Amino acid sequence: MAEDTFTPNPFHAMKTFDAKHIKNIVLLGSHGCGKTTLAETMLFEAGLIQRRGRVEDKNTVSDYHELEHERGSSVYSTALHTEWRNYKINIIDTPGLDDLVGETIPALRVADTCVLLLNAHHGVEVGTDLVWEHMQRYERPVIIGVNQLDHPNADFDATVAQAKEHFGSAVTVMQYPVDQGDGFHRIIDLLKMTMYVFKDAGGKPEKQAIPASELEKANSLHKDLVEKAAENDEALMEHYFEKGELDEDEMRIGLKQGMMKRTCFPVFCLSALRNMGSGRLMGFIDNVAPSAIEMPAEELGGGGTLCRAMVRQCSSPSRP
Ligand SMILES: Nc1nc2c(ncn2[C@@H]2O[C@H](COP(=O)(O)OP(=O)(O)OP(=O)(O)O)[C@@H](O)[C@H]2O)c(=O)[nH]1
Ligand SMILES: [Mg+2]
Repeated sequence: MAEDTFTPNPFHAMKTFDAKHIKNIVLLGSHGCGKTTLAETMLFEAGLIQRRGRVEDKNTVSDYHELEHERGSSVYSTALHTEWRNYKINIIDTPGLDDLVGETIPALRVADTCVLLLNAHHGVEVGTDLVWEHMQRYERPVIIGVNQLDHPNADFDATVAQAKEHFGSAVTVMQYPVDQGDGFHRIIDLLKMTMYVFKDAGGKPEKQAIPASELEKANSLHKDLVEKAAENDEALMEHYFEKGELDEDEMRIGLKQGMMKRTCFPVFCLSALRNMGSGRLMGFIDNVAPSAIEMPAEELGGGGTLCRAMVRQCSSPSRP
């Protein structure tokens, strides 16, 4: 081929990932809870885009359609991808408006894990319940993200209490905010027993020891989390009874099993707008959320089964 006619194929430079290192998630939740903003933040944090767009500025990667610009909200499900550490995370950003809930169904079909976002100042909304009904049909693992913790009326505890009321005892606190509202910048992580402290612009937090004033609460919630991880596996439960504790890796094993059995819906803290919390969420998706090959085979309508990894390959190509 003559040099001047050569057009490099960008796909040649693409990294390849084995199925274990590909995670397929779908962002779900009520209208305006922050799904598109979170998707944009995840792409930015991973370095796929150099500047974060805003829904209001009509320049997010996900809400690219003219109709979405006109309406100022998502109208279609959009497939995106990002990379975090050695994993590829395929993301489907769905619209939250009640009359567009049909858009979530094909997304639920191909995703392996649902990330259900709750708005920390509205709690569980009618739109959340509507999407939850659809999620029930597909029985996927669920991660809950409590977003907008920077909002003046944010109330994490009330939001989690409502989530437990609506979705049951599987709702499990993995993180809690030390401060919320305008001053939100510290999150205590109960798996790592670390406090993440964010600067004004968000991004990568500093890790600090849990302050003495929070230790009693953090220890008690950590114990609940360990018990939740242990209850899914006899060997882990025995180990827990012997040692009175599980290490981080053991907890990850138990939490993964809990997610797959849907006895555990881990809850994360987020401010998508201020870029706080998305890195830790992506790390958890990498290390704990199941990949397509770990998920049970799909039952087919006419009988037989289909491997989940094959369902994934049939999904639409990622943007950007
Ligand atoms: N304060 C605050 N505002 C946020 C946050 N995340 C999103 N928003 C704002 O909430 C509004 C809706 O955000 P979107 O990202 O479009 O929400 P969505 O869930 O994608 O909405 P639909 O596509 O309509 O379902 C926008 O004005 C965002 O700037 C957050 O963490 N904190
Ligand atoms: Mg949206």
